[in-house]
Amino acid sequence: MTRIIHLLFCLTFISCNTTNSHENAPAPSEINTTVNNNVPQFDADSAYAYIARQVDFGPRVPNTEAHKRCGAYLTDELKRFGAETYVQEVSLTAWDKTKLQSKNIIGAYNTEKKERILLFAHWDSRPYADHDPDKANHRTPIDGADDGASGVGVLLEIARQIKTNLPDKGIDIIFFDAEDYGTPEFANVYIQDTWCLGSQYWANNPHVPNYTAEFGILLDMVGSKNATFFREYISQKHAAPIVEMVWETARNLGYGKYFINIDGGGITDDHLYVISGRGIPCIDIINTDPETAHGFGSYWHTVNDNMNNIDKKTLKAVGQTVLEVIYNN
Ligand code: AHN
Ligand code: ZN
Repeated sequence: MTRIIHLLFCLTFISCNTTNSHENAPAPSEINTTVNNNVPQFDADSAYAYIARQVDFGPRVPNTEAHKRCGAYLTDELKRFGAETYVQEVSLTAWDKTKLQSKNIIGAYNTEKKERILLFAHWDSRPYADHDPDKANHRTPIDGADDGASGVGVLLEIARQIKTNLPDKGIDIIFFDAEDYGTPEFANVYIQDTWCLGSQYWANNPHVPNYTAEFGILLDMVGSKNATFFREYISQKHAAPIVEMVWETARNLGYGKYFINIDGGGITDDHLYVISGRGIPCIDIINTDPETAHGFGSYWHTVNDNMNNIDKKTLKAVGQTVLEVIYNN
């Protein structure tokens, strides 16, 4: 399965290199400004601070003190921003049989509304820098400034905005745990479904019985400098109109340099389990790089996934686009 997805991923990128998406992006002066003035302004400084705060705890690897403290911090922040919070505590079994004391952290707004939008990201960070060029680092836990903290930071800033300006629809924010404890390269084995353990659990045990939403948006690695978000294959397959709407919104806001209007490969990520387990059409906004062998940024699963790689301009592009979507839908 991974092989197929990975192959598809590479092929898609190779075949896509012939067109330059940047030509499709409108110049800021050409943007059709039928803007809805009720959309709050996303504060990238604030999102950046939430990312730095998570990273300051140390790597958020399940069963560590940093993970425990950060989990408490995230729950408190959602409460502070007026969300009704739920914490699912569960022991999940990793690829190597390690029992991971895990927490899915959920914040809900407008809980009485039937029409809901689900926003999610993973909050744990990977225990292994197994793609680091230096083999000595392969068992070193990563900061996960982009891979983990960035999506959560953007969603915390969105929660802060929602507190003072409630949108019409119901909004659920989920911080999934144990996404990034998947089988390391050095294990040299393939075991199915070892990634995304928190979302797999939630998909079978939602915080609200029969939970559903109109659509879901996953933010994964949304903070790195010059990030590029292609139309991810699984998102496209199960939620094409949502992909179209989000990418068009980004383009209209002048963020076409980040939201590339080209099909990308498929990625095994939390959205896959929310789609298959709950039947909610979901998309994944995830930074990929057609130039690298694995398809992700060169910092991916290395010790360089730290704050030096985080760029407020990228956070703004993603955060403002998502705000626009939730206030104009
Ligand atoms: C795999 O590597 C199979 N999926 C990538 C999902 C992921 C890992 N996102 C962040 N870290
Ligand atoms: Zn990762």
